[in-house]
Amino acid sequence: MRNSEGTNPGGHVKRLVVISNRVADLRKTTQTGGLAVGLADAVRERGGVWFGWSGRKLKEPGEPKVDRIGKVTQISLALTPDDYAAYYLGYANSVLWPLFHYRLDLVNFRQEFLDGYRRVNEKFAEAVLPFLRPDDTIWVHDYHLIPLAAELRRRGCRQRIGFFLHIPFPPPDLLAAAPDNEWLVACLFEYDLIGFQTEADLGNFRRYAEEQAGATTREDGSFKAGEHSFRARAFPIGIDVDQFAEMASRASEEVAIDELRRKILGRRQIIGVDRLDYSKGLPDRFKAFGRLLERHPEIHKKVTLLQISPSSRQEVQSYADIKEELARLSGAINSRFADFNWTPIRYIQRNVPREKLAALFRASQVGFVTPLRDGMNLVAKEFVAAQHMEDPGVLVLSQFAGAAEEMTEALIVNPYDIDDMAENLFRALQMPLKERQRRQKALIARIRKQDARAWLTGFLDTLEKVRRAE
Ligand code: GDG
Repeated sequence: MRNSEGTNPGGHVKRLVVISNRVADLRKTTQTGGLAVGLADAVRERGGVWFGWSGRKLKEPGEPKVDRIGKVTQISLALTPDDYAAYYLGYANSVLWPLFHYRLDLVNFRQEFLDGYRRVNEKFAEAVLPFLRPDDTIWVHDYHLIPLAAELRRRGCRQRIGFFLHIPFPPPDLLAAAPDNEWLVACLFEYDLIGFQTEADLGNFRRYAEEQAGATTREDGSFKAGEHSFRARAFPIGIDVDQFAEMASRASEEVAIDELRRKILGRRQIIGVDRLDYSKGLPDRFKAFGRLLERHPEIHKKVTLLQISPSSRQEVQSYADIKEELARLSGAINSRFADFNWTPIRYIQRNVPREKLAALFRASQVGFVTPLRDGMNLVAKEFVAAQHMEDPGVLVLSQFAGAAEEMTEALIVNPYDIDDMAENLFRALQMPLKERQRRQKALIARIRKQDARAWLTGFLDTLEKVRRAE
């Protein structure tokens, strides 16, 4: 038996080494981005080493920097501006991100991007190597670092290495459009365990492995491809539910006053919170809210949409485009419907501290989460965790968010169908208390069962059990 810290009875604690593109700042509460949030919750509690890019771009990156924060040793590395452009903006965010989110139209493939991606993965391997101990458990995260295990193995690493993909894994036909897809998937085969968010992602991977890479697979998730044997399974990521609920219940004065004002006016709030990203379905979300107002004049002045979307990856053109489109759309909807005492859409482009977000979720009656494609979507789970159990809000959730696989008591919508979204918003706003409570009860039980700790221990326990081909 092994407990959550990875201790063998009478044995020693196995050290966990997490490697991800960015090292999250565990001291900050404005952390945006699901990987940082999900992993920070898990690692802060368990402790270990966290290795990754510091976020700095330097001509001479120098030696990695070592910091100790609570139980975690953070080791961070700077990148050169060229590496940043080719690896981060280029291959990771202009090839893999759109490709894995089914957006072939936005893929911008260039050989120098791929070269930069390989180069930075080699640099990561070189830099982390001196810090590794023979009995460490290594856990690599996300699409930026797919080739890292191969680079570490080439340098003699015999440790168990696991990989978790935070974003979707596309169907084989789509993946085949990437010039280097065979190499990419072969890199995954170097891990001992590959974790996906959902059964659907795992199914896509299995089909690719069997059909394109000649792998044989077994029911228990073990795979054999050439001389490689490994396991692959779905481990849906979660949040620290109690911590988030607690944060939500400590409403800031500002949020409380705003809530009171709306109560007096009999006005309800729909909330959306997303990094500004084309995968999140924001333009169609705004249009659906506009459609709701168009179809139901009786709710004018009785509802607002609060959308919080801090910018991300602004140096990539498709991100600048979406920003412009949203400014235009919110402006058009507001100028069509607004009155001197009512602004239908409040669109905030700044980063809001996590405590305030939690309180805003609690003060809202509808959580509107409509990605066109999403690995999991933690915002859906945060909205549910933040609700009052006696008087909960309603989650409206895209069928294409990984979270929809588990959160079936949400109102599930098609994010490409504006009418469907508008009607479900209306239904959410009218939903009787009893039905809201029933749905909330089921949803909270589900996200509690599959929380941050269950995700972490589920993955690490499985990794420990994988039999390595020595
Ligand atoms: C990737 C996958 C997967 C957002 N705005 C603010 C803010 N946030 C926080 C949210 C949430 C996180 O960022 C976003 O997480 P998501 O899961 O919704 O989405 P991605 O960033 O795309 O994350 C995703 C995830 O990795 C984990 O595996 O679920 O599918 O794409 O926690 O609350 N936080 C603060 N201010 C903001 O303005 N403090």
